[in-house]
Amino acid sequence: MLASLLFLVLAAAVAAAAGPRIKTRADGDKYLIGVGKADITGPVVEIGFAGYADLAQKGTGLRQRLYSRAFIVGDINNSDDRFVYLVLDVQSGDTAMRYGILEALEELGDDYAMYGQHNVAVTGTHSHAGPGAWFNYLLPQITTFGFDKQSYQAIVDGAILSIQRAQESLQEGYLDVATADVVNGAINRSLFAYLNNPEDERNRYADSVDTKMTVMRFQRASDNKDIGVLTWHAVHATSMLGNNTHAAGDNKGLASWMLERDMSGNDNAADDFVAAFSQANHADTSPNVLGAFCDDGSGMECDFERSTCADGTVEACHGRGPKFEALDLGVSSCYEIATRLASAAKEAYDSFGPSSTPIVGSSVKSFHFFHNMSFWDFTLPDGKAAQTCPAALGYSFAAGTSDWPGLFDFSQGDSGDPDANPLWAVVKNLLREPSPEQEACQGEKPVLLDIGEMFTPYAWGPNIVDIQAFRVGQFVIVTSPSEVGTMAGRRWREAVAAEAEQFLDEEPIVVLTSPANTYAHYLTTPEEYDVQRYEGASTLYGRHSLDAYINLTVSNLQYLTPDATERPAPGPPAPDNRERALSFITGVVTDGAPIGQAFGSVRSQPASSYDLGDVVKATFQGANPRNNLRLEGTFVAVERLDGDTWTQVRDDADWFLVYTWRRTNFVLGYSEVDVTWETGGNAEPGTYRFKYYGDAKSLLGKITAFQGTSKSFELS
Ligand SMILES: *[C@@H]1O[C@H](CO)[C@@H](O)[C@H](O)[C@H]1NC(C)=O
Ligand SMILES: *[C@@H]1O[C@H](CO)[C@@H](O)[C@H](O)[C@H]1NC(C)=O
Ligand SMILES: *[C@@H]1O[C@H](CO)[C@@H](O)[C@H](O)[C@H]1NC(C)=O
Ligand SMILES: *[C@@H]1O[C@H](CO)[C@@H](O)[C@H](O)[C@H]1NC(C)=O
Ligand SMILES: CC(=O)N[C@H]1CO[C@H](CO)[C@@H](O)[C@@H]1O
Repeated sequence: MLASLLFLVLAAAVAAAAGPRIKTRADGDKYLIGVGKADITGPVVEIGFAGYADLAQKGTGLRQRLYSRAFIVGDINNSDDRFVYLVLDVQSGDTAMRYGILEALEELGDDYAMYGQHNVAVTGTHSHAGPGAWFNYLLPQITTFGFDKQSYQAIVDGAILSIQRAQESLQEGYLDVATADVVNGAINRSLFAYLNNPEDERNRYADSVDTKMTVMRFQRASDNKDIGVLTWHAVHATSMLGNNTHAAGDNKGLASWMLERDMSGNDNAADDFVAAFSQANHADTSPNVLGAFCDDGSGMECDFERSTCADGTVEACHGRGPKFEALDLGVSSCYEIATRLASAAKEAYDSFGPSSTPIVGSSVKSFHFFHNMSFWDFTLPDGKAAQTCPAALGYSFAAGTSDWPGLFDFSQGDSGDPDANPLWAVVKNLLREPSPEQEACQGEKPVLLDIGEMFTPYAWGPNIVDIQAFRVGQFVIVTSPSEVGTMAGRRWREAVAAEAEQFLDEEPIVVLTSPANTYAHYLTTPEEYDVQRYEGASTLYGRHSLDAYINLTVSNLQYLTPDATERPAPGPPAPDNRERALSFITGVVTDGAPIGQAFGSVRSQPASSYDLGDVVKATFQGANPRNNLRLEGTFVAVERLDGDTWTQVRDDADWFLVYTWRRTNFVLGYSEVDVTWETGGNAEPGTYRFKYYGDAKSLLGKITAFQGTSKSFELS
């Protein structure tokens, strides 16, 4: 103890003498740590977005590229004891992509042989602003017309590249944890249900959402530089509205970009610092913190119990973000919420050293198994018998939420007009009535979609869920396939902490993330389930879903004990629908350009000068971006003139540089691309020009790259 104190004092003295202040090191035990980041931006046009399940929300461009951020933690003495934690800028982790990632890891050979089912967590930030069509099960495929290989593969390839980068950066280092409150970062969007939880339980908490952000720092031992932070905080990534059609990582992806930019040039941080904003128990939270109002001219708040407006439906009820007046598809509100998230993370980061909790304890452990929730009998903590049910969605599911109303009335059987939705036309006659056992099991929930009893042409929803937890030192990570509500998350974390306390010397720190590994809709407390708002109606496995998840994690926590060497039985594997999934998504037929207009030629030049703060725009003769996703590259760029050379200073990673694609002649395959630069964001005075990078497909299928360059313009 004295020796380590002396060391700290000496280290601080040396650091002070060396100039830039090097923070106190985390002072915990040493682990192997690695971080990596890679591009997962799939097809950003002509593909339905994932999240809002709104048929009309089809991509028309890109605001900010999507990323996979990978964090590896390992035991320095045992290369088998490691885990990989992935944070993807997507709606959720999912079975299809997880199988793809695990297969690709296996193909990477011996260096990656320690990774598998038990220690790879595929988590999503729950962004509602990116391409879909990668889901494993049928129901969430319906609004995107099925499964799209390209969309799926972009996520798998980028996830793997991020893991490889993390693996290549593996080195000895330290971990420590700090927390900060996110001020006005979320509200409870289902307070009516939350209030059905017991009063004495509610009284234990200051708010109806968890405002705390938990931040883990990764610090390499070689020079005490920080290589990344991994954060957990609960807020729906639904700042971008359901009528936004530009792909982006929503508030969490944007917060990552903000913090990573903020860290570049920070003396304490490595050059390739990775910051991830992992999701937590966010299911009943909303970033639309001003509340939900009726956009029907009345200006009234939506009904507290049912979220309806004067016409009795939820269609006009919309949550208001902090900048809702901007009417810009949520862009300004998203920026504001992301700023709140990033500044909380920064506040925690600035407290690292003296007031953070070092991670100590000699091992890294993990477990995973599949579990069949269909009619599973188990015992509640009070000794009573309970059962989970095959997956089913209740009537309130169809209504959607105040973050975006549900537009498809499944009860009328017109979930997507069959003329407009070929997939729905094929599968709608396959809907079945719930079995009597199912109805009895689901209790308070009137079943609308009996997805856990529908297997034609393949499973509509998951009955098999991933049960998984990781531990490093006293830090425990629980992953949930279902989006976990505020109170449900509190109960789950508390139960895990109570069990972990039995075998840990230090007080356990438990975080929970969702939706991970597969998408199993929602998870409420039994009391909230009884209310059957959207979240309760989407709690798939019945009233006892939460207790089942808690039972399954807690009763397998022995696999995380310091001397654990066994793993649980793998359980029945989740069905793999990648090869049998239906798809009515048509590929690119061909690209054309009018006579005299080459691909990449400028249709509309920027003006010659602008004031800082203006929106600068140019239009190019375009081609379909689905011909080449340009992963790790860019569709558009801003170049600055320095002397007589042009340097690229902005690309697709930048929030303020927007790429828009539009078809102008369907038959001949003409299209145009707008490059829009919002210079009020982070631009500086100078001489600039735009570049556009495209790829055109000929009638014979040959794809040829081209580029376009605008005239230069002054920004002052
Ligand atoms: C997007 O939806 C919001 C909420 O309904 C609405 O206020 C806004 O006008 C819509 N924007 C566009 C461009 O349709
Ligand atoms: C690794 O092994 C060394 C030497 O046996 C031991 O001192 C150290 O505590 C171990 N560290 C961990 C994290 O297990
Ligand atoms: C899951 O459990 C149900 C009910 O016991 C059973 O009918 C079904 O075959 C099981 N599914 C798998 C994949 O084991
Ligand atoms: C979980 O349920 C099983 C089966 O009924 C029971 O034996 C066990 O005690 C329960 N575990 C916990 C942690 O509640
Ligand atoms: C019961 C409760 O915690 N209600 C809170 C719900 O959210 C609003 C907006 O943040 C708060 O004002 C309430 O106190």
